[in-house]
Amino acid sequence: MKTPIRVAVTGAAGQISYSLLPRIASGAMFGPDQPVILQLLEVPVEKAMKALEGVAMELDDCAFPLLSGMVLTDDAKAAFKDANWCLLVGAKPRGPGMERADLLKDNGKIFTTQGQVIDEVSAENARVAVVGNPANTNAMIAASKARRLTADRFTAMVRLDQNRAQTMLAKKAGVATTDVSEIFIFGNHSPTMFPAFGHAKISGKPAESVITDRAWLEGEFCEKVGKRGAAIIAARGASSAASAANALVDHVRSLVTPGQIHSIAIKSEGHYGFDANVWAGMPVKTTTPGAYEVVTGIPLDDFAKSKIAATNKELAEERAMVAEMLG
Ligand code: NAX
Repeated sequence: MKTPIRVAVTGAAGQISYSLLPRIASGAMFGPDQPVILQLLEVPVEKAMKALEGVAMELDDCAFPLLSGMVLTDDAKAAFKDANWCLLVGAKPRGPGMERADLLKDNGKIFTTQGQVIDEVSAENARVAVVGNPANTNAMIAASKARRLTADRFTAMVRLDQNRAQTMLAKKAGVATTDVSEIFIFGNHSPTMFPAFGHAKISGKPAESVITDRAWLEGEFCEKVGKRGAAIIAARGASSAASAANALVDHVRSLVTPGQIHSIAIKSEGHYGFDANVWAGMPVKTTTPGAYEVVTGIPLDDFAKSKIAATNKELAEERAMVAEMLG
């Protein structure tokens, strides 16, 4: 049996974590021979800590062979201590009448602290994946606080958007989701994101040669992928949880599997026209477990360039709104 790895999860009593934690403990994220110790962080509020206890009781009741231990805490230092992976799911939700700028600043405070603490106490090989919204900008803030861990260790999740786009293309073409490949997400995890259909393949052929309705691809497809989160809320009365947890399993699993090509949000170095230093979704290839390189050379037509410019503008605006928190 391998040595257990330590996986810190924030927002551990929330709805995404409720779907996520059993998947990690069952081996779906790190493989069927990799034991895990879950280090679970919640806010120092009695109701949240009590709910967390309940979640831990259920995990116990699953008798997962790979679950080697659990830490339940409201102390970030205890949660991130020696963590190999830090999954930042917890964030403050947008309240009624709350401006986007206020949400950015409130969450900025959380990710400032967590970035500092992770840098201070996590394992030498620590990797961070941010889910809590606004995910791209939160990852940028956390990374800006790190002195030991390099910026490439901090990623944000756009995999849910990739998975959504994959299924929508498959349904439109009347094929299985496994027949759709190379659909990548560029930009922000927000309705401005761009699912780059021009590069996607369906059964190995260019998607546009199978779905010849360009107006649908540019219009309904892009819009529906971007607004899928809102559609889930309208239908379910609560935001995406099981699919978000599943996407995080995919995000990390792809990042620990060399050769995988997938979409993650990372620090831009100017690829594909994104401003340097915003965290933007783009395709990467995993090189060694946890490390990756950007997939370059994907051709972009004028429509794709205009979509990327729009999502880049939003990321740059978010960056400007939290400028005083960076560094
Ligand atoms: P919930 O409100 O159910 O759970 C969040 C949990 O985080 C709560 O239990 C809360 O007490 C805890 N929390 C808040 N601040 C914390 C802190 N500083 N430290 C530790 N825990 C803290 O939300 P849930 O539905 O689980 O969603 C979590 C986040 O994921 C939200 O920000 C949401 O917007 C975001 N999402 C991101 C997605 C993505 O693709 N990147 C998709 C799904 C989801 O909307």
